[in-house]
Amino acid sequence: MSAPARARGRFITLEGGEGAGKSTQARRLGAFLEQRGLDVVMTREPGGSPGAEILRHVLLSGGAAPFGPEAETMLFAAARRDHLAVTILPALARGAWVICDRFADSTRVYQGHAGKVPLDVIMAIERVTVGENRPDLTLILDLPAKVGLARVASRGETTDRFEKEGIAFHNKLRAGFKAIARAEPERCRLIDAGGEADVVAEAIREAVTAHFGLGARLVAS
Ligand code: Z5A
Repeated sequence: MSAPARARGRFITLEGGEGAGKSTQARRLGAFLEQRGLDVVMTREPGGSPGAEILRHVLLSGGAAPFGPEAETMLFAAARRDHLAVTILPALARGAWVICDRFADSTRVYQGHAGKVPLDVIMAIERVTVGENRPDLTLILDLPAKVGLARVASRGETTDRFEKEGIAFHNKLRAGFKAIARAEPERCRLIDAGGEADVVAEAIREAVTAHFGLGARLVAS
């Protein structure tokens, strides 16, 4: 995969711990932008392309864990590279707005900050995998870990490999995402995700319109 020319579209990622409301808010943001006539592509990680969806199953079932944290990280990276090549970059090249539920910051935080892989290794893999194709805007949905876990538990679904981790792991996730927001303020916006979904959605719309200078054209609905 050679480095593409600067894409014409916009690349927005949503990040945060379990139950922060990423999927809910990604859908709302997608609808908001579509209503304004924009070409929107909704996608997620791990997954987002046929090949990466196969790796998603391996990763979230815990099937990759026995190979060790570095190998698991490389599988996330392999899925991301396919996702970029097959889904994200072609969409950006045609001018679409890509909204992605989790991306490389999740690797930094889950496998790095809260996991067992040194951050310099994580960043080296990220440079190879993502290169210049970083998000234009990352919305980091922040709320106490126990609130997010309670939301997930209330769905009554079976838990995956990462949801089974203890509260200390989930507190480290929150701290890791906040550290990224502090370190990269030009790319990241920290969003208080503890309120009602409507309130969070409004904060996200404001962040997106301000970041891209879209002004009244998109704010008025
Ligand atoms: N992972 C990784 O380790 N490394 C990587 O590089 C990548 C990922 C890319 C993917 O899981 C897992 O892979 C993830 C990290 C790891 N860890 N886990 N587990 P996933 O895609 O299956 O799940 P998730 O990304 O963690 O999403 P989630 O737990 O389903 O939560 P969410 O998308 O943030 O929230 P939601 O589905 O929108 O909402 C959760 C519930 O809360 C739901 O019932 C909503 O109706 C409710 N909700 C949403 N918003 C609100 C508000 N504002 N108030 C009250 N209730 C709400």
